[in-house]
Amino acid sequence: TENTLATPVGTTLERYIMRKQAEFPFATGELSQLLRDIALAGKIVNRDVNRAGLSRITGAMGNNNVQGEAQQRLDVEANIRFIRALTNGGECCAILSEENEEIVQTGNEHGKYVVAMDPLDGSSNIDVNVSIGTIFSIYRRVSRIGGPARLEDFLQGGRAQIAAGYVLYGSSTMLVYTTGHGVVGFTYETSLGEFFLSHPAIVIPQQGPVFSCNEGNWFDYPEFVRTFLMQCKERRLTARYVGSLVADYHRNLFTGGIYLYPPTTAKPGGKLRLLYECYPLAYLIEQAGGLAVTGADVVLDVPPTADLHQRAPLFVGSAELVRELQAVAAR
Ligand code: AHM
Ligand code: MG
Repeated sequence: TENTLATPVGTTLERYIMRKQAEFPFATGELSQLLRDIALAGKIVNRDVNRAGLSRITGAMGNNNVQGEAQQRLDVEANIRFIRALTNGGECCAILSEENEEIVQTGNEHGKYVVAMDPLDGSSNIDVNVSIGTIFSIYRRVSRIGGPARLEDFLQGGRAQIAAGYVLYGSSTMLVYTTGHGVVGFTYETSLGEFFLSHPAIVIPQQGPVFSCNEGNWFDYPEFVRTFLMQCKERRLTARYVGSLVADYHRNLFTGGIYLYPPTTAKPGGKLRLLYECYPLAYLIEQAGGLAVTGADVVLDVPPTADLHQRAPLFVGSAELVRELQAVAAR
C-alpha cells in the first residue's frame, strides 16, 4: 500500500510522484509522466473553467457531441487541452473521449498507454457556475508497440485499469486518483500553480447519510430502485444531488452515501458511460473501500461490448448501502 509516512500532507504532486517512482525500482516512470500530463491539463482546464463567465466562452456551440447532447464550448476546450497534454507528454498512444466518436491517435506509437476520459463532465452545470469535473481511466495497451492503438486496448475490462481518477473543479480544485494502492487526493493552490497532497489515504465510510439521484425520474425507475429509495427515506437519509457526477461522487466519498443513476424507461442502459465514467469511478471506489454495481453485477466485472460509448447503470458508494440496494434488487 501507499507509504503515507514518507509523503506528508503538503508534499507537491511532483514530489509525491517522484517518491512513489523511487519505491518502484523497476517502473520506468512512464505512468508517472502520464499523471503529470493529466495534472497539467487539469490546471489549464481549471483556469478556463474559472474564467468561463468572464471570457464569454460558455454557451452552446450549436453542434452536438456523439450522444446527440448539446455541446458546450468549454467541453470542446477541455477536450483539446487534454488531448494536447497527453500528445505532448509522449506516453499515451491513443485517447477515447466522450467528445470524439472515434479513438484519437496521438501519434505516439511507442507510447505504452491509452486513456479513456470524459474531459469535462456535468456540462449542463457549466453555464450556471456549478462544480464540474474530468474523469480518466488508464490502461497499458495490448496492441503492438510501434503501431497505432486498436479498439481492444480500450476494451480490456474494468479490472485491467492501471490507474483512474478525476479532477473536481469545485470550491477548491482537486485531483483524486488511484494506481491500485489506495486513493490519494491533491488540492490545487492557484497562486502557486501546484497540486499539494491534502488527502494521503481516502477511505469511504462503510455506511453513509446521503442518497444522490435525479428523483425527477422516479416514475421511470425500476421497482427495486424505488423500494430502495423508500428505505432510504424511512431511515431519514439526506437527499443530495448536484447533477454533476464528479461533485456528487466526491461528496459521497467523504461523507459516505450512495450515488444512483439507474436504468430508466427512456434509457434502459442508464445514462453514464461504462468506459470513461463507470469503470474509473468503480475502480476508485473499490480502492477506497466502497462498492460499485450496475444492479446485480459488480461494475468492474461487467464485460465491455464493442461500443466504445456504451452506457451502464451505476450505483456507487458506501459498501453497506450498495449491498442493501443489491439485496433489494435480488429479491
Ligand atoms: P454529461 O456527460 O452530458 O455531462 O452527462 C453526465 C451527467 C453527470 O455528470 C450527472 O451525474 C448526470 O449527467 C446527471 O443526469 P440527469 O440530469 O439525468 O440527472
Ligand atoms: Mg459525462
